[in-house]
Amino acid sequence: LNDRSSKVGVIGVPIHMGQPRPGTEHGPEAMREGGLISKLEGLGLDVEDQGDLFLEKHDEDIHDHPAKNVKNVGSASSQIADSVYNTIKSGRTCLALGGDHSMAIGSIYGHSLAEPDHVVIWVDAHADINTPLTSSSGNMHGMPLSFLVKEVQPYLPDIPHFDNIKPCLSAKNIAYIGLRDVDPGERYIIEKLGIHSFSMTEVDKFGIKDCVEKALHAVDPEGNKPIHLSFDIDALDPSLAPSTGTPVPGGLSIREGNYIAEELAATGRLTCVDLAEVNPKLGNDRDNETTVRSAITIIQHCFGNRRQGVYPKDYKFPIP
Ligand code: B3U
Ligand code: MN
Ligand code: MN
Repeated sequence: LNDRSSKVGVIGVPIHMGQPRPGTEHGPEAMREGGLISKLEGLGLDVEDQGDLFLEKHDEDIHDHPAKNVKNVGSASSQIADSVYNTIKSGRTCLALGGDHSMAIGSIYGHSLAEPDHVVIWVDAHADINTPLTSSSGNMHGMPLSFLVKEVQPYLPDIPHFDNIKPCLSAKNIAYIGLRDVDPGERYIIEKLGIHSFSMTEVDKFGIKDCVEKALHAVDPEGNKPIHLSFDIDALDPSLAPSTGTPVPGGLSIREGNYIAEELAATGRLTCVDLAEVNPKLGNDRDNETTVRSAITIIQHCFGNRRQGVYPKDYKFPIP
């Protein structure tokens, strides 16, 4: 394990303006209340919980733009980017707790400022690469990758309040796992740019082992680049993550989710993890508990837990 992997910086990103359903702003709090921090400490990690970002709120947003809440999401994105940048620069692995998935605009961009050569594994039911013009919802949580991928820039309209965010990814440095609800314009971009995609069809066909292996090899054939995992909780099957805004049947199992997390952690190069779209305002208490438990187990496996069992660095085996 490199030095960074034993040190984690946790940032709460209480953003909800990337989608219409109130509640994702309580995602970070729900995961903390589920015991996330002490569970990470229990793995022997040095955890610095930086609390939630205080995101600027602009009551007067722009209404004549095909993307909704550009001003709010734009200013939040620069705050998120600064904070992720600082965390990574301080030598910690960054854990960004969402928040809707528009959070990834700032987290991936902030990561790129600290590690310009990074690659992205995007685990999601959705491709989140709509442009404001291909999106039928106008929700920015369905667009983050379109702002970040260099090759998509010619297809974007002007997006006010995003001057601080620069496209920082090449199409070849992204791989999707878990897709099963992809809009026509998104599929067009994926095909046209040759973005590596392991949809649920590939998970079914090849199994999760091959998908993870191929995804890692596709984005980083030499195996030496910093990795950003952007994990949308709706990648999991809705039975495991019911409290989320846009559940799609037929998703990943906990075993598959944990396998992805374990394998990425095992590279020793996981530098930033987003956990997005937990919405405790959706569903009943039991749904919330199920969703938070799933989110926490995925995070634990990103940060060194293994299903074979682990003991912390300072473990003292009891002797009589
Ligand atoms: N692709 C659709 C739906 C969607 C994207 N991300 C989520 N839902 N969570 C859209 O609105 O762009
Ligand atoms: Mn999704
Ligand atoms: Mn998403």
